[in-house]
Amino acid sequence: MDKTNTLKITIVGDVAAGKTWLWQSYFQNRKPPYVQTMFDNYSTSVLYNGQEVLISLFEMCGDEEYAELRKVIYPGTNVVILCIAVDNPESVAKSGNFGSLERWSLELKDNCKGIPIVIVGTKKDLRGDPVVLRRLGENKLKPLKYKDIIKATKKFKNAIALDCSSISKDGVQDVFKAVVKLGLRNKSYNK
Ligand SMILES: Nc1nc2c(ncn2[C@@H]2O[C@H](COP(=O)(O)OP(=O)(O)OP(=O)(O)O)[C@@H](O)[C@H]2O)c(=O)[nH]1
Ligand SMILES: [Mg+2]
Repeated sequence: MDKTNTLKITIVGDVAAGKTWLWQSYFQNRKPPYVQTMFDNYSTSVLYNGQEVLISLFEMCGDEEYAELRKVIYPGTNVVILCIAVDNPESVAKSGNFGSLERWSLELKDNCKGIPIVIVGTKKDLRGDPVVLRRLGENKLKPLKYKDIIKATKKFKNAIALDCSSISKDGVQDVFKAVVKLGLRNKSYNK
């Protein structure tokens, strides 16, 4: 098969950011009970503009200590999904607090030069959740808005912002449409 029809998608983000639910809700219609992922690989295919695209998706543990393992997995990636849970505004905290966004920006700069990044604000259904609002409010914080996800793209060279909820599925299809489109475009540029 023509090599342009295969895509390696690498999905990263903080622990419990909603990575597994994002891809499993889309590809398998599943939202499994929470178990931390160390490493997962899933292969499937999608139709894009009438063409079959073979997808190999890699989900990796977001812990800082697993940076070396992620380094081994990044090569060959065509597009990255970076998940940021909207109920975790600390992740985009400015340096000083050194939020994890800063860490992802450095790691992807080192390991995924020129690769498109889709930054996904996950769990968008929690933006109005009273329990989340109370928890964050106690620390004078608010859930991340879509404009905060857009702002996060400024830390990356080649990123776009989307948001979604794996519970309501709102926005999930758009995430994978954009991921496949950007991944294929990147492959054809680099041929
Ligand atoms: N309300 C809401 N909760 C979600 C959503 N996605 C995930 N969650 C919750 O967040 C938990 C963690 O989601 P996962 O998808 O397993 O997160 P992950 O990033 O794969 O976690 P690790 O593999 O441990 O890094 C889930 O068990 C759900 O309770 C969502 O769209 N909305
Ligand atoms: Mg997971």
